[in-house]
Amino acid sequence: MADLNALMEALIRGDRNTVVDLTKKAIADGTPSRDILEKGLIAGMDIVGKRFKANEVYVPEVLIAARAMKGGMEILEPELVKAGVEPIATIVLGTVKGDLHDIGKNLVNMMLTGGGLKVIDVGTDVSAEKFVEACKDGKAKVCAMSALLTTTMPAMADIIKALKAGGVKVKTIIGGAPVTQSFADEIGADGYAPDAASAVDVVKELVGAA
Ligand code: B1M
Repeated sequence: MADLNALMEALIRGDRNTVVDLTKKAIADGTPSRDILEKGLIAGMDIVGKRFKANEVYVPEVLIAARAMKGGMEILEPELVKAGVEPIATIVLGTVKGDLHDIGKNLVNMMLTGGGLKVIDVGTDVSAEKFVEACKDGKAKVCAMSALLTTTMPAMADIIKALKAGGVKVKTIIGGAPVTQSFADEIGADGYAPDAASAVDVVKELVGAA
């Protein structure tokens, strides 16, 4: 039987090669792909997220763990498809119009992916129209927006208005250094998260998977 605890520990250390090897071994041992995902990879990323929230680890450690997660996922993905394991939900994520900062957004992407969610990353400097377009096919359950400039925060309100005007039924979450819970309340966002790890908890709550 595969040692999923060892897989989890390797992911926390950001040891990509071991994560890849142990993922391959677990598949070869016949361990269900859902268990490899949930008890190995996601469990590891969850701990990294908690440590990041508690300031016990920092951005570089998260990036290295996310790289290890990606290595494991590349091996595991075909098995998940074969087993019919679906992501918890699909999230559209982008940095709002006028804003080119993407380091935080990319971290949010990694943590959401590490949390078992599928992320459609629409990039930076994304207009309200593009957010609406990406969300309107009904696959996305959440529209997630990042802004790093006080001058681009109002674009989040425009996106929420455009989603409503277009009759697009998605939950919204906002974040980024200048963004606050009170701003989220003011513009009618469904959720706010101060950091990438909290974004996973908030998104899971929004889609009813917490
Ligand atoms: Co810019 N920049 N920048 N910048 N930049 C800031 C944000 C600034 C605070 C620097 C300063 O003046 N002290 C300032 C904003 C001031 C303000 O508006 N109050 C600023 C400025 C003014 C500018 C320019 C206007 C500078 C100029 O050209 N005059 C310009 C704007 C360009 C544009 O966007 N149109 C500009 C440009 C740039 C670079 C291109 C050089 C570069 C960006 C590179 C890139 O992203 N690819 C850059 C950088 C790197 C920064 C700083 C130094 C670092 C930002 C960062 O990546 N932090 C920043 C100063 C600082 O923060 N010390 C600064 C690390 C990242 C992990 O944190 O993005 O906050 P953060 O993400 C966190 C949380 O906020 C949260 O999770 C992440 C991890 O926990 N989070 C979410 C983020 N998005 C979320 C979404 C969620 C939930 C949580 O839900 C959806």
